[in-house]
Parts: sequence; structure tokens; C-alpha cells
Amino acid sequence: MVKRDDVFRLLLEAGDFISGEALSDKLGVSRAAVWKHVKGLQNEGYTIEAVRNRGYRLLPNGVRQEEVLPYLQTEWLGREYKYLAEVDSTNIAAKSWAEQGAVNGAVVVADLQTQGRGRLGRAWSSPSGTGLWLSLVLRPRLEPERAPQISLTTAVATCAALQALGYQAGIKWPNDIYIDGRKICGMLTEMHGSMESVEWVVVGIGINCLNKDLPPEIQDVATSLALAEPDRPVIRAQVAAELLNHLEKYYTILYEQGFAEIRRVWLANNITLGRRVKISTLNETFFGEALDMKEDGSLLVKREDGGEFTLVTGDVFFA
Ligand code: BT5
Repeated sequence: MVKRDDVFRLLLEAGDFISGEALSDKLGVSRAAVWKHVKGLQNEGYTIEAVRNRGYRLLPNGVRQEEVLPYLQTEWLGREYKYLAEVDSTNIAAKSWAEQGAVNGAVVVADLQTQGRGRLGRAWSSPSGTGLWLSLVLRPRLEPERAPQISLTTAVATCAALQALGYQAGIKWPNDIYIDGRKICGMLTEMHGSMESVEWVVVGIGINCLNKDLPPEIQDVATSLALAEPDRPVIRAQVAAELLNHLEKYYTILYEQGFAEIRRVWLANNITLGRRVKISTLNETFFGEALDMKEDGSLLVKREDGGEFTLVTGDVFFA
């Protein structure tokens, strides 16, 4: 059966206008069927010009594997690549793929998430044609207590990738990425294993790329690459590949050199230390000053009500 993917591949290969007739001949389907798939691709956020007597022309601004590959320089990360036009959450898809044996470095990317998730069950806005919604499966040889280092390494790599693309990104503890004081990227890390060893880790990363209108509830706190630098064109596939290139580099540093080097890069790119913060843990909320990231990745805070506090999990807000 002819699928949307086949129409996409022919449009991409053509690189210019290709007539509806040529498409229907090559695929052995009616021109109405071709049109239906073109509509489907447009709904995924692709710009496809349709001009009478000339046919269709695709602007490759999506996140399918064929679009990402030309920019990808990795050995093992993202070489197994599953693209989904729509999914509940790429983390859910990646977890079930991990259960079924996905290899280390397998990646799931979606154009639209209908139930994108943040931490603690919060919602993550993930409209079609706008962002990079991506999850990866890792099978690291790490003790479970070192799993938070994966999240911090992910933050370091994501920040480096955005900087390599020309954006002034910084890290808020533990792993949010900010541009111009607003959140552009969040991460959700989920783990499966025993007390002794990690079986797999799924790292979900959401980066707002082309979004021009953010939902009202996050308008004041969030941004996108397009909003941060309106004059710079954003190619989502390039963002995806740059992200994977940097992730592979920094995971390799974590595995081979240890966390101290990751911590050094985290410290050099953080926007947290020295700031007044509100800390929210499961048990309490208080104000203080973020002093340091300890050697295990936890955050050392000087409390305004006296004493110091070491934050292992919780939320940090700039106050
Ligand atoms: C996060 O949670 O920041 C983790 C977000 C992870 C999203 C990725 S997308 C691919 C993968 N699949 C998933 O289902 N999830 C991952 P947290 O720190 O709890 O922040 C959530 C809060 O960020 C929300 O309560 C909103 O205030 C705000 N928010 C929601 N959508 C946002 C967006 N698109 N951009 C910036 N902020 C957003």
C-alpha cells in the first residue's frame, strides 16, 4: 500500500517541482490519493507548494530520518531512528521500544505529541510543525545512583548544541535550558533497572523551535528558537542532528572520563549559581541562594532562614 512516507520520499528526491501525474505514475495510485498524502504531510507541518501545471514542491522542514541524516555525524546515537507523525508521548513510545529490545542509542522523534509530559505528570506543550520532541534509549553501564548524571550530561550536551547553532543558551539546575531568561527546552529522564544495575534509561528532550505562538499558560516563561532570534532560519532536522552529535560526544565523556568533566562544563554554562531561588521539594518550599553544584550533581543552597540545604530532586525557580 502506498503510504505518506513514499510520497514524502519522492518529493524529497525530486528536490524541485514534481507533477501530480508523475507521482501517481511512480506510485501506481490515483492523483486523488497523491493529493490526500500531500494534505497529510502539510498537516504534519511540511510546507508543500502546489502550483497548477507544475505540481508539488517540498520544503524539507520536518524531522524525518531522511532530513536529519545529512547533518548527523554520530556513530551510535540516532542511527536507529523511528519517526512518528503523531504519538501520545515519545517517552512512552521509547519505553515500550526499550522493553522490546531497542538498541543503545535508538531514537524516537515525533512531529506532534498529544500527551507530551513534563516531570511529576505535568503537561508539555508539543504542537505539530513546531518543535523537536525526541526520546532516546540508552543502556549505560552505570550504577543506578549515578543515573542523575545522565540528565546533567544531557543538559550540558543540549546547551552545547544550541550554542553551536548560534544561540546564547544556559542551564538552570538540574537540566532546563534557557535563552533570554525563558525556558526553551525541558528534559524527562526515566529509568528501568534493579538496585545493582541500570537496564535502560529513556531520555526525553523537548526543544521549542519554530513556535511563534505559545499557549497562554507558558507565554511569559517560555520561548522558542524562532522567537529568540527572529532573523535566523531554523531547520528542525539540523537542530535534531546537532543535538544527537553533542549528546554522543558528552555521553562518551561521561562514560570514559567520569562526571567531573561534565560538572566542569555544566558549571561553565549554568545560569543558576549566585541567583536567589525558590526551592520546592516534596516536603517544603523555601528561598535561598544557589551556591554550588556538588560533586555528585546535587545543588547546594544557602537558606534564607538559616543553614545550608542539599537539593537532590525538586524544582528551582528564579526568585
Ligand atoms: C520538563 O518538565 O521540562 C520536561 C519536558 C520534557 C518534554 C519532552 S518532549 C519529548 C519527551 N516526550 C515527553 O512526553 N516528554 C519529553 P518540567 O520541569 O516538569 O516542566 C514542565 C513545565 O514546563 C510545565 O508545567 C509548563 O509550565 C512548562 N511548559 C510546558 N510546555 C512547555 C514548552 N513547550 N516550553 C516551555 N515550557 C513548557
